[in-house]
Amino acid sequence: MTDIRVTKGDITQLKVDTIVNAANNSLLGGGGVDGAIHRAAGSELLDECRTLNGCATGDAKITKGYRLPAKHVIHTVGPVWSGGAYKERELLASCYRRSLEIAVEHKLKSIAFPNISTGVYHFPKEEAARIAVAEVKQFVENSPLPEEIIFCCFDDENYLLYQEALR
Ligand code: AR6
Repeated sequence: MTDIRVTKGDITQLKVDTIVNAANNSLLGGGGVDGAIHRAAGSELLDECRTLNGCATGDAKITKGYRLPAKHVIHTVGPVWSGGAYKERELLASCYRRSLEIAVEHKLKSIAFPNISTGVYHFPKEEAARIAVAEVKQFVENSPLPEEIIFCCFDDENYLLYQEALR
């Protein structure tokens, strides 16, 4: 059975098969967790990202991890919260599902997610946590991989919300 857990801290420090990046459509870097991942991975990550031709919102693409302790990075693009009438919930769920699908295609055993869209994209945190946990739980019902799924929370509020959502 898949181990699903919550940790608090910096996702760039995690030694897992893949971390997930909350990127933007260009995949060419930005602030927040995206900036932290590119800084820690080094410039070769940006070089590989330039070959990917961007990524649609709700979809994901994989690269190597370069100088990160993680072997790979799955770059996904969350929705910008615009009030909830623009398929934001479906698109956020799709980010988690597509990231997991790509992890399974590459036979990756451990994956760590940040709290996609809850920073500068302003998705309401409590609902984002519920969507993330529901999507991941549904996925693992039908898949033996990944064996370990970590929700890596950076702020106290998300950390508490995920503990609540996973209870
Ligand atoms: N480790 C784990 N989580 C982090 C880290 C870190 N090192 N740093 C920040 N977070 P955000 P978004 C958390 O804004 O809302 C970028 O510019 C943060 O506390 O990084 O999906 C991209 O290029 C928050 O809970 O991503 C896009 O343009 C969560 O990561 C845009 O931001 C997501 O916050 C994407 O916005």
